[in-house]
Amino acid sequence: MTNHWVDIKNADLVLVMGGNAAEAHPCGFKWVIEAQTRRKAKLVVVDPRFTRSAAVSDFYAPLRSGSDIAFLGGVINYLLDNDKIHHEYVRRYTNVSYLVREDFAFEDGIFSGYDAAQRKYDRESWDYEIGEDGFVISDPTLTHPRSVYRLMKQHYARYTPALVKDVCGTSEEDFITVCEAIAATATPDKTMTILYALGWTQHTTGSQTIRAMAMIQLLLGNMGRVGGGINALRGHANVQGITDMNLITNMLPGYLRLASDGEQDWQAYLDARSPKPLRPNQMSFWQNFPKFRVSLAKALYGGAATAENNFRYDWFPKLDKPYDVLQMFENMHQGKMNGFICQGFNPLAAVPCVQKVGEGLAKLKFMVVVDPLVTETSEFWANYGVYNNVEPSGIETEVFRLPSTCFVEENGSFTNSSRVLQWHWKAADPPGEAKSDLQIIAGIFYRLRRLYEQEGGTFADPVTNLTWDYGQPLAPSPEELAKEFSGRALADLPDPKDPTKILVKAGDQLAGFAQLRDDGTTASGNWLYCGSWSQDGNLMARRDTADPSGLGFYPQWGFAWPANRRVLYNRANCDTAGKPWDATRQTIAWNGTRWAGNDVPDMRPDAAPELDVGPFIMLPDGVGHLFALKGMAEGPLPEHYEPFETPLGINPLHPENPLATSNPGARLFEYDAKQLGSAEDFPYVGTTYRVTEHQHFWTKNVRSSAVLQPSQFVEVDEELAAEKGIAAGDLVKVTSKRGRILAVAVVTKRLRPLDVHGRRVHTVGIPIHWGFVGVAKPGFLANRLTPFVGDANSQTPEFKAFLVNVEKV
Ligand SMILES: Nc1nc2c(c(=O)[nH]1)N[C@H]1C(S)=C(S)[C@@H](COP(=O)(O)OP(=O)(O)OC[C@H]3O[C@@H](n4cnc5c(=O)[nH]c(N)nc54)[C@H](O)[C@@H]3O)O[C@H]1N2
Ligand SMILES: Nc1nc2c(c(=O)[nH]1)N[C@H]1C(S)=C(S)[C@@H](COP(=O)(O)OP(=O)(O)OC[C@H]3O[C@@H](n4cnc5c(=O)[nH]c(N)nc54)[C@H](O)[C@@H]3O)O[C@H]1N2
Ligand SMILES: [Mo]
Repeated sequence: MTNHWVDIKNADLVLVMGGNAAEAHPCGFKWVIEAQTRRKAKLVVVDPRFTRSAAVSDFYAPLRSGSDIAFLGGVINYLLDNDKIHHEYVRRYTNVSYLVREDFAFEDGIFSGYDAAQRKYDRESWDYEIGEDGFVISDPTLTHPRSVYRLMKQHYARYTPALVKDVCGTSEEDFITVCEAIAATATPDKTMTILYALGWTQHTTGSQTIRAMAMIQLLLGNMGRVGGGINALRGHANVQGITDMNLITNMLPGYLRLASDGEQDWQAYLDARSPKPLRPNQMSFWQNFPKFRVSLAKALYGGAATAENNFRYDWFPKLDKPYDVLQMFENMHQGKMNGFICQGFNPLAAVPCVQKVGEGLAKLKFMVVVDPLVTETSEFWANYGVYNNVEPSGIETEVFRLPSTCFVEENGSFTNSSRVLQWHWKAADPPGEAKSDLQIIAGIFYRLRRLYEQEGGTFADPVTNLTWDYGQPLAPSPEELAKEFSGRALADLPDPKDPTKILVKAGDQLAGFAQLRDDGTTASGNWLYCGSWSQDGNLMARRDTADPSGLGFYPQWGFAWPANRRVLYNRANCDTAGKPWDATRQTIAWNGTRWAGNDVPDMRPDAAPELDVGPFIMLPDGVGHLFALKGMAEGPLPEHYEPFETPLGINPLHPENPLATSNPGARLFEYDAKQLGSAEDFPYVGTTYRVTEHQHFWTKNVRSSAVLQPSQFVEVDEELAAEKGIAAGDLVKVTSKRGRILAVAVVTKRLRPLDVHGRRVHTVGIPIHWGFVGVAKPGFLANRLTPFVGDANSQTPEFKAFLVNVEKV
């Protein structure tokens, strides 16, 4: 979230699109109700299903799953056509007037630089025109044909209400009603918040859908504003924390991008990640990259990392390609992996295409499952007739189960969607032989290191030299780790303004990331968390309910990254002179000498408005990107592409160009390309989701949850049910090209058929929570049905739109 949970109460319009917050985030949803009741805010829900969120909305519009870019592209077109944009904001705080390179092009669904054989773009031309002074060239008149404004306007002129109806199946009347509600927040005194989750991310076009909404929020002047922003409602209680720690292969903690194979030179690696400002006076925040990166190396390798050895750059992995979850299971399926440590993860249930995952697990020599529970994954070897090429008796994978504690049985921190770190305290002793995840990881590391020390091995240095100075090496405490991530001074740190003074004494905890140095005198495991455990102690444990502004910032509750800031980009809540757009909802303001107010400024505190430092300081040009430059895999302007399994067979925007049917930048493995079905055999859109009564695949172990939602059901609309002779309660078989499940039919008005591009499209709704372990009725994993293909940028699987058939059994 750029904003935070409580801030939802400050919105004039709450748009829930690409998520079902009432069902999946019922506690946080109270802030939507606050906004509705106290502020008379409106709630608009756009979802293929009439959900529990829709049930309390002021307006609901349906759309076909996987068509949101067409819808949002239509909104952009509407805002531009009807001049519903926040003019000063857009001119000064976005790249609307910048010129794009001459060789940039877009033709029949494909941007310049496409290599069809590799399914990849060379993004070179997706860039600005740069002047001789090294700064970007702009045209404040917005008339230049290559200004971002003209390119954007031309791109979205195609997205008319008629096109939205044709692609999304939403009536023009409903679409215009949503547009009008959104457009009403273009004035400086109104803001809209958008709450989304998997309905947007779990598509091969997920990242671009979110970008399209970011463009809308910029056009409306809603970024950096109280009651505004782009708000991803995260999943597990601590999934924001896991993202910040970057337990993925292409990032280091704090979103520090890892080196690629070609980047063997330390200085060149640093330079590539600390871009120079593209406008006069601009600060480009990532120029601090070396401070964060060196401090991380010091946290990991202490005295062994010095300036002379480039802080052991050679010990850090370099990537030949990203190893996301899909790539990992592809490798496993190809038999390229021997072992797999599976901690707090139930991939057989959670990853698409159970058959492929099961066949992959069967090719391992060993698997270690670290979990408090028995899971489908730990029992995969039973093969309940799913992996066609594998006989249970032929599976030789040795499975070790290490029972772990659950978060309530240990101290630690949670980072919620608001970026707020909150400390939690152990509530119960773990049962039986369970050990904490920390003890298990430490135990594995400690023994591995001993083996390396005793026997040597390939590239042992990064393991044998890792700093491990915890009180009990086999059981580091959560407190020790939290302090290490926050960071400390390794030498006396002189005050940069007055070198005769010492700012921080050697050994002291740092107050925040501004104190980090690139010379090896500071250590911090994650710059974003720097200051969360300062000399004042554990700020994550703060529980002060003071809220001086009345806007719900609660500055002394926990610790929000970065720097305890509650609203990101908050400089943009003021006009160019530094005066808040809306005095009743103010984050910070220019007081004549400094930026100050209710929140921690997202700006150099003494940067006077006259300097015209852009509010988006994480970007080298300091402005919000309507044109995304090279950041996105499939193009700098979001374009509608069909799901990889499309009910239409073509992209209505580019019917003649098969390259542009589905996302041309998405990766598709050879094996899975053969596992895609077509509408002739599988005529209905399948979509998977959650219900409030279960948490994924674990609460089926809990009797009360199992009683509330005992077994797999699927939802079908009344028209389809009549056509297929399906009555409520009937057992039905749902099949996709990859597999089948049996389920109880729920016949409902909440799903309705939509007329899309000359076809009647029915959606079959498939909740995901059941499997073959636990106390709920044994059944089939929903992911027997889903395709193994992901978003071009995040590789999030396309769980929300695929093709199925449904028949009465
Ligand atoms: N009770 C409970 N709460 C949970 C969880 C749980 O398992 N149980 N899981 C947690 C986790 S890890 C996560 S990630 C979150 C997920 O939170 P959500 O994303 O809110 O959950 P889902 O139910 O997967 O899907 C949300 C909605 O997206 C809609 N949708 C599907 N396709 C599209 C589309 O193309 N466009 C639009 N606009 N909408 C679409 C679906 O109809 C569904 O209503 O929930 C968290 N909260
Ligand atoms: N078709 C379809 N598939 C989906 C989704 C969908 O919408 N549709 N949603 C996807 C999403 S968003 C998510 S997040 C995934 C979820 O997928 P997973 O994260 O794999 O599923 P969970 O069941 O939430 O959790 C995995 C395991 O963590 C264990 N666990 C709980 N606490 C601890 C702990 O403290 N330590 C350890 N070691 N283990 C612990 C639980 O017992 C559980 O077995 O599923 C994904 N799969
Ligand atoms: Mo999730």
